[in-house]
Amino acid sequence: MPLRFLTAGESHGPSLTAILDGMPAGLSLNADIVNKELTRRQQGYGSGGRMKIEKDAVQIIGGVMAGETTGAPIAMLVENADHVKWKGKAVEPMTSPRPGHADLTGAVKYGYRDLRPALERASARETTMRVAVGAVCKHFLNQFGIIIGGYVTSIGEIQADFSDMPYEERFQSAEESDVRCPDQTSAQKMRDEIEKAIHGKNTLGGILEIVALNLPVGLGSFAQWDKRLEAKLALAVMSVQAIKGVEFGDAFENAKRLGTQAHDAINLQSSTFDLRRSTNRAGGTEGGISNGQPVVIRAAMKPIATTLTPQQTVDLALGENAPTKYERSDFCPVPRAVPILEALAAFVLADALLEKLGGDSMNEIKPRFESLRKATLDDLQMDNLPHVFWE
Ligand code: EPS
Repeated sequence: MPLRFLTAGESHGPSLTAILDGMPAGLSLNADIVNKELTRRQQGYGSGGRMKIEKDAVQIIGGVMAGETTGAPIAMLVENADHVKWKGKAVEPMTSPRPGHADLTGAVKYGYRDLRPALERASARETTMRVAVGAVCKHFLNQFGIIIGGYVTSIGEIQADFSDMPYEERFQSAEESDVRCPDQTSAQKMRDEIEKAIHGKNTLGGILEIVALNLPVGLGSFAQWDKRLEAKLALAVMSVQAIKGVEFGDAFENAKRLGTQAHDAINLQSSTFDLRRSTNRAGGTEGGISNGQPVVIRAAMKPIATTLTPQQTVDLALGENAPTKYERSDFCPVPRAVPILEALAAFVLADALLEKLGGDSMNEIKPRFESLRKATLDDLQMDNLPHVFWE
């Protein structure tokens, strides 16, 4: 893995930090490139009051000199504006774990005397730094024409249909929608559904789709289980708070189809000798390797666990059944999860591209990208002879 990153920081602590290691030298980078993605993460109908308090802005404190990466670890910091309300104050005990949150598992695992340390680190506030890391990775991928975008396909029971819309149009229309749904009629229904949940003192989940365009053939490998591209992407997507399911392409629909209807026929484009597909049921990978088609990832987000309507739990300090207590939270973070999942996908794909190409600087890497093998008859050159594979 040429690229790696770590994040640190609590939701209401002084700041959040990330270190991204392995980015090559010579990539132009500034705070605006990162802040654009941080702002996207803060927008979306169904957010709670915290997003009105925070104005996430990154400080790049390592790895960039004179506006370019140096090849050294890139260190980034975002301050928590909400921290001033917590600093130096005794905080009410929190002893009633929310079902579905990290409160109980965290407290049992780490032996906390109050539930707060669990929720402080488990909080989706941490995704700020993953989006910062992803912004750098996206910017790196853009240098090779690789684009990553996303949108919401359903919220609660409301399912949008925009299957005829090209991907780049979906990305653009989603950005114009506060629920990040490319179809405006469905977007209005989603907004109504979220409003109903807010009035009903409840929360809503949904499904979102992340798509990577213009990827070369050959990222990832079947040679080892942990090199498979969709396995790495699944890990990254499943690592995001409240994501409980993932599929690639038509995975779950394909499970109902016959073999002859589940795959993507290969056709020869006779003028260019290109090998083409007219469908993408596989979602852009075959044998754990990118096949040049869009990589299509679908993720299911559960309704978040902090509900205004109390849920049954146990007060661990009193040792008796009790209702959950409500503190400020999102009602439907699904629209805000789009840039978060894009960021994680960008990290995995940037890592896979660097693994494929090697190199320490953009000047070294760019010509290597141009010389990548393509899915054409010219590049493949089968010798059409019998071989003895084992003596
Ligand atoms: C979160 C609870 C809320 C969300 C938070 C995730 O925070 P607070 O308790 O401060 O209102 O706003 O998300 C963010 C702060 C963010 O930046 O996305 C949780 O419990 O996971």
